[in-house]
Amino acid sequence: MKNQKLSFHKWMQSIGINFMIITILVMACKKKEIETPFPNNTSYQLFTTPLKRPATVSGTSASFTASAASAEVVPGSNTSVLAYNNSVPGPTISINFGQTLNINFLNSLSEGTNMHWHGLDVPANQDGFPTSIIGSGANFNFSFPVNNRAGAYWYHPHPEGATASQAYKGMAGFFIVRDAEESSLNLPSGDYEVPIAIQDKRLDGNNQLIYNPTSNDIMTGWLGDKIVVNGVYAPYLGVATRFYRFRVLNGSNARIYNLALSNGADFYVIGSDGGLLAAPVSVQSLMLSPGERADILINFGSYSVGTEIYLQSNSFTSMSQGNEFKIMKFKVDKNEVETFSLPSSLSVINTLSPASADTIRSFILKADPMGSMPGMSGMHTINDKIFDAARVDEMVKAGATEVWEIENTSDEPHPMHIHGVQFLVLQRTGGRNSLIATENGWKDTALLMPGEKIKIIMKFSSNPGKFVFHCHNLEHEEDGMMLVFEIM
Ligand SMILES: [Cu+2]
Repeated sequence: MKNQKLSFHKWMQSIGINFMIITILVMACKKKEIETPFPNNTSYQLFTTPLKRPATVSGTSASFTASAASAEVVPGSNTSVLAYNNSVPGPTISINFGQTLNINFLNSLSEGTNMHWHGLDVPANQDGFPTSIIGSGANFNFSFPVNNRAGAYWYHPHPEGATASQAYKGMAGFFIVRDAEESSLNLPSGDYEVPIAIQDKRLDGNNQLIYNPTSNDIMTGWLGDKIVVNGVYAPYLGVATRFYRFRVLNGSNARIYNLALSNGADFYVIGSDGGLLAAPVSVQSLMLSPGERADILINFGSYSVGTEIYLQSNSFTSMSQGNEFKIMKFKVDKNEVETFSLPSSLSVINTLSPASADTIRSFILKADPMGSMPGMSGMHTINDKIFDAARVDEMVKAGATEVWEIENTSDEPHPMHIHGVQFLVLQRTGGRNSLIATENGWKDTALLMPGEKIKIIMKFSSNPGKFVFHCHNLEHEEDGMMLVFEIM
């Protein structure tokens, strides 16, 4: 903490701004984080709006239209958003392993966009490479086989320069893959399986989204003071006295959640970005950074009707975030007989041996505030480079097994995401010095807090072409913290 403050101070001195002014600014920023109660409408009661479930698209073909739309982020008022099929979050795609998905996509936005299938192994021309743009008014037919095991994946835009703003304004949705192994576990389903996308927003006095990051916002990433779940600010879910399965997505641009229940109760982590863990892990809190998913079970079976429990984010140490705040409320409202029993084993994780790796690569993450001037990119780098779509930074042999070592030498957290592959985290040194529950399974995004180094292993797809890997703090990504690898 002391070092972080020192380097921040040094930075500010170096650009010649008085330290006291900066201290005041930093304090103002801290104070602004997570305002409650809702400031613009004193009659608005938090946690009184029912949780919304996005519509589900089942089957193997669908039409998606991206367009400007309006959403009730705050009940009773219309917020201008960008949406898929006028829905925030976008429709949940639910599909079986091995099926081929066809999406007829129309871009009715006034700007270019594309779609990235986060966590899925898809051909390069389907993956939403940042410069492969579907222009305003244009169509594109996505078609790819679903080769990933059962899990909660997701989709969002990935155009260079507009990923952060489009995702923030509402363009994101779940992509749920099912398979026979998972079905055999009889996990809570239907009403008892609830996808929840957690995001943070800044709203103006008319409940319109604000998105105008300053260079300080680019350092920290864009942080909102209103936590929305499935597109709605401060909702609640009525629950019965039994187990529920929550497919949790951190769809925020920059905010990390340290998920916990307000009564301190344990919950079970059963899956991660790339599907089920080998066995449930009981935890009292779980860090979830932008882009990551957690499959969790909460047992409401021992509570009496009328009990209220919050899903909250516990405090953690970080320079620009980490306050404790509430996310949503669970209201136990009916007694039901439990039909589910927690299995002791869930799946088999076929590990990869580092000895079998074809290549070992090293990456150093840096955040140098002197690296850019306002309006330019380049504060955030990987191996001292910023994104260049025309440059191939790493060449990967099709089907190769590789070990990547990634080290965060900056003062800020970086959730690192690799396209088109699922990896296993072998080790974390520095900082937290250990793996967390979700890292017992397949990952496509892993958090590096300041000073941390992770070692990951993965077997790349045989789909040839150019893909990206990047920080999923979307302001960092837009700032250039993204490189290109080519599978050949
Ligand atoms: Cu980052």
